[in-house]
Amino acid sequence: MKKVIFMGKTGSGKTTLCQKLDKLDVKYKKTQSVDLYNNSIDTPGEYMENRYMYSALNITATDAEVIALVYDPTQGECYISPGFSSMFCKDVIGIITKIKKCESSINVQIGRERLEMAGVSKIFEVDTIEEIGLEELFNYIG
Ligand SMILES: Nc1nc2c(ncn2[C@@H]2O[C@H](COP(=O)(O)OP(=O)(O)OP(=O)(O)O)[C@@H](O)[C@H]2O)c(=O)[nH]1
Ligand SMILES: [Mg+2]
Repeated sequence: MKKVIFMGKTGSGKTTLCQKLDKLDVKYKKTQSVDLYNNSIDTPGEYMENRYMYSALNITATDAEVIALVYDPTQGECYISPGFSSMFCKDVIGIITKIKKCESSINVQIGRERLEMAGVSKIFEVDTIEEIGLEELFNYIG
């Protein structure tokens, strides 16, 4: 399996994806620093929310083969800047989480547009808790 690193705002679902990828029980745990899983690298949302932490994301991504930008469509704000993918010389994909919890498909569409503006190569729509879309995503990473 390719090593994937998840980046995205706090609460967007990065740790939950890490737990699912490693077939662990899903339980809430705030990410305070970079966490290494068997198949992935987890980062705190604050790294994405504060520009001065971009260099930490860049360095942490060195060991990953795929960069995954995680977008939460249930929240209005977006911390994924246009052109963000160009910071990495690697495959950058987008993941929209919580699609079952999201009240309107328009918010998912807005997420797609924001991720496209960031320059991702491919977008996956998932609900990690409801186990929707994970097979396609994990097959791509695997
Ligand atoms: N319904 C639903 N809830 C989700 C989904 N993904 C994550 N959650 C919930 O959202 C909350 C935050 O998820 P985390 O995986 O901890 O978020 P995070 O991106 O790791 O957040 P930080 O560690 O703060 O950066 C948890 O209560 C999860 O159960 C999803 O796809 N659907
Ligand atoms: Mg986390």
